[in-house]
Amino acid sequence: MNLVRGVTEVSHSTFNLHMISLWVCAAIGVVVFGAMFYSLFAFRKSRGAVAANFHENTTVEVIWTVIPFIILIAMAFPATKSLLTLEDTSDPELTIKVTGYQWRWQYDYLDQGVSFFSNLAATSRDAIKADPHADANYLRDVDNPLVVPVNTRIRFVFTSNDVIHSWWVPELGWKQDTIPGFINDAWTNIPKPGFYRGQCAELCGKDHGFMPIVVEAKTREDYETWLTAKKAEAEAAKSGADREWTLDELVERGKGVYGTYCVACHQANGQGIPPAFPALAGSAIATGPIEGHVNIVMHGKPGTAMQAFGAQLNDVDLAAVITYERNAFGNNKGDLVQPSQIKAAR
Ligand code: HEC
Ligand SMILES: [Cu+2]
Repeated sequence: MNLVRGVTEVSHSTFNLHMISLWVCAAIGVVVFGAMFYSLFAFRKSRGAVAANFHENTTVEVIWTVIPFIILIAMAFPATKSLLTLEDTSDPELTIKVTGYQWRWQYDYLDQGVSFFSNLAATSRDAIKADPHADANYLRDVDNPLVVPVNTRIRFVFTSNDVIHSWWVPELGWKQDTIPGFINDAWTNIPKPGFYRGQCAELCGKDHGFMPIVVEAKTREDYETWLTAKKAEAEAAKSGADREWTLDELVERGKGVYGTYCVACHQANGQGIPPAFPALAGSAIATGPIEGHVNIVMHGKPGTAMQAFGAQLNDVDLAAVITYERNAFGNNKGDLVQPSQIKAAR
């Protein structure tokens, strides 16, 4: 029924402003409507009331101009103070870049060398069927939450890779648009550990409802542990890009990538949903020369729903998903693409 009070100082001050304005409006409403209904009742025609006949009463006009003026000024002071605090993104201890993609978020921990995508982690159909209420966070979970330390001044910078998105976690007290070619910013300082959920609040476009946000606030120590593990993961991925992979390894990994990034359009069985989304099973491109196949996955097909995955996937994941497509769905080409080939094609 009401605005969320939230967990941060900014969200509390926004909430308080909202409540003060609400009560001021309510009080004005009571006074104005009270006077009106009393007049209608007490001075009705059937009681013989005769209307006063005056115009341009200066005293009355001064009173009904000065009172609202004072009320507005009184409300503008705390509102401006809150806005200034909200907009002041100076002196951050940590800066995180948030990039909107169709239909996922990318988080870059600037200065830490850590970067990852956060995808919708859909609850399986079987789990929902077994118990529709089992999962309170149905369609609101992600594979990689945005992990942040508590009691830290965090600055976010926002941009987008494709269309306008809007990053919104109600409990942080603000919402920020991510716009291609522009940088917006905002800040937060979360006082207590926990999960804070939100979603893309952009209206125009088909799947913004399927790019949830999960912020996991951890204690400083837990955050450091997480960061170290993430850095090690990034190192491992880098060295993975230089070695030779076997067909089985690539297919195995590619299956996971396909399930996250491609399955919505091309379907689990590779049959697609023609004519909008072509089948990959038996596709001339997916079973044709490797260069053509790599090219469409990396660069997409402008003007169609097939996006350029070169920016979103690393060399290993691209090599894996392409290899998977060439060997799954009965394509059985038996050939593979090495991460080093992807690197060379960039
Ligand atoms: C949002 C929908 C969508 C997603 C997600 C998607 N594709 Fe596509 N894909 C398309 C469309 C549409 C085409 C047809 C483009 C055209 O008109 O040539 C296509 C074409 C292709 C083709 C060429 C097939 C052919 O025979 O024309 C390949 C290969 C392909 N996609 C691979 C992938 C891979 C790999 C992924 C995941 C990393 C992926 N796609 C994700 C929509 C999608
Ligand atoms: Cu969006």
